[in-house]
Amino acid sequence: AKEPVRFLVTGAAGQIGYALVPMIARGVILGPDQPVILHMLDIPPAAEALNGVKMELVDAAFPLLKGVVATTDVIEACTGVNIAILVGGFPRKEGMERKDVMSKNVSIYKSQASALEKHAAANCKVLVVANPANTNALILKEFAPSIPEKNITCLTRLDHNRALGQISERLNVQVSDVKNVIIWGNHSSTQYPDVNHATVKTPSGEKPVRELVSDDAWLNGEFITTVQQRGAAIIKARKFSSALSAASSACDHIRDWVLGTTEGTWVSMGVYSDGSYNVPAGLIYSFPVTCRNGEWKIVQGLSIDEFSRKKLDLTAEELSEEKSLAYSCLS
Ligand code: NAX
Repeated sequence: AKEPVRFLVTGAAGQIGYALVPMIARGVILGPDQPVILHMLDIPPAAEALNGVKMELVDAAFPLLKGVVATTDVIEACTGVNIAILVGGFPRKEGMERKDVMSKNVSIYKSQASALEKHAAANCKVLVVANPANTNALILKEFAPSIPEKNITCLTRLDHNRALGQISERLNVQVSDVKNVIIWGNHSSTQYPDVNHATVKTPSGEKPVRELVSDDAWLNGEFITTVQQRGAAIIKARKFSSALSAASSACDHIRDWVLGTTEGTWVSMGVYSDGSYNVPAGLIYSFPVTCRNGEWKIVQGLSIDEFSRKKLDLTAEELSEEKSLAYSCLS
């Protein structure tokens, strides 16, 4: 029998946590023959709710679930974990300044960075979901210098999946036949959903999305804004922010990272920039990546037209500003 893999989910008493933990316990990420142990962290005001989630995990009698740690102690939560999905954070409330929200999250991510660095399993993989996701991941990287930068990522797979979904709806094709969209940059409304290299599987072979959707005005306009604004549209409709789609996309992110992407297919991940595509090095920026043997690699050599270049730069500028804001919170 395989040794259990330990998953940490922070903010586990929240909305995304409630959708995510049963997916993990069912083996959605690593498959039906991989036992798991769940570590769930939340803050003291949510301790009772967190315990309720633990009770439900027991009640669901998941065969793969070999243990549950539900705690408000960050060290206990981080000890021995192989995969950390960081969903907990401080939300922006009405009337709050950006700097105040940033400052709260900087202090949360700083303390979780040192707990993970000291107590997680060697080679622990980290996925930051909580907003501002890219910058929270950057802070984590800065304050966990012994965790290799290749092990620290943030979630833009939800945006990637949203882009696949929009193309599939527009062309009335299966979403599984659409691939190789790209989300560039920040998980925010400046992100750039790029279809220039995306294709659709058709009975007569793979065809570029640009050829099948001949409406350039839609691809360069409404498609982009729909993906960028989808989070707000969900809030408007549901009165709560996206949760099941965020949880499912987090599972996709980890599964592809650990088990690898399919030949000929890439996905979007927020990763530490090495300067590829002239994106400033030292930002956590979403790129197209392929994964193999548990490591991601930025897809190289894609052509970037002038329209795209501006959008790649714009979202990089926003991330540089967020980075400065985060650093100003440290002093
Ligand atoms: P909720 O407010 O429902 O849950 C957040 C949970 O985190 C709460 O239970 C809270 O008590 C807990 N928490 C707060 N501080 C903590 C700390 N220091 N340690 C541990 N837990 C802590 O929010 P939810 O809807 O679940 O969203 C969670 C985060 O995901 C938010 O930051 C949200 O903005 C972000 N999102 C990111 C997405 C992405 O694609 N990257 C998409 C979905 C989502 O909007």
